[in-house]
Amino acid sequence: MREIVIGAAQMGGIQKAESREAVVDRMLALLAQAAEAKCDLVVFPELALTTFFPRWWMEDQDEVDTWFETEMPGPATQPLFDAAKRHGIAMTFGYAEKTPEGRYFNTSILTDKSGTIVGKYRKVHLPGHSEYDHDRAFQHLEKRYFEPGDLGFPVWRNLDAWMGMCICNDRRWPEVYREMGLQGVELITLGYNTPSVNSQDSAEGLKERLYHSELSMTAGAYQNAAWVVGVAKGGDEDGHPLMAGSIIVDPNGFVVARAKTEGDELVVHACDMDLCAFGKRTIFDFARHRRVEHYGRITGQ
Ligand code: CDT
Repeated sequence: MREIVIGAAQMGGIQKAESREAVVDRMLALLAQAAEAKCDLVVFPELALTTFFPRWWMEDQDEVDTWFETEMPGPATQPLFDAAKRHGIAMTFGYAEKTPEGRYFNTSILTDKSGTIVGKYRKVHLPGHSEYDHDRAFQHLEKRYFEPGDLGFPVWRNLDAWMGMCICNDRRWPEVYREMGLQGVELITLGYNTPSVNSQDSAEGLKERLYHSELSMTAGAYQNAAWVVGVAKGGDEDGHPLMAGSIIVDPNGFVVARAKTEGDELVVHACDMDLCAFGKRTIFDFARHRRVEHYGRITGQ
């Protein structure tokens, strides 16, 4: 048995005016709870340090830059790394990254139990649009503020397991899971900020949106015999509701733990990485059963 006690650290809304320091304090409280619960790994949401700023139209690049981190850890996030190391807890969280070359990514990092960054992922599937859209109830400007990730979908050996990451909209694309599945991934972590309403279809309800989120993650888990931990930023952000629905999914596609609230909440489950082995050596033994000669449209070959 290779058990990793995972804490899915859902976060409630972060207001535009909330400082990084105030948000990090909330994350520290969740880490302390995780230490009490003997967690080995804590998973925080996408863009965990700030409000979901891509909903706001900005023309001034200096203003845009205020939402980005130029170093990780930086002064505001160092306490998080110090606490994780003190507790001996690995963690992953999302943030907006500005590189020294002036490139902008929607990024997540993964640490080991000593607080050392062992993995970095940059979001590949950026939803939304890049110009102001008058036809939407609210904006979703990820294509304006970020460029698509340039690191692909790597996996890392961490806590004696193969781990990979993706971010929010990525979870809806089967290729994302399969890219990691082909590398033997056993645990996929992801954070998300999903509005509770569809900006282009007011008839689509919360129930349907939660269902599609869960459907994507449970299918990805089952079809790749891997654990999937999806963690939301939920609740209200300056009048804009985000759906919650954080879940931990086992390698058979069953939800084994889920958030009960839309706020800061730690969802804990002991995840046995050895549960991935059966699916990987039987129905989803990719080397034996895939028929890549028929997948040309997908691979572009
Ligand atoms: N953050 C993020 O990727 N959210 C998207 C919303 C899509 S609506 C433009 C998601 O897929 O949940």
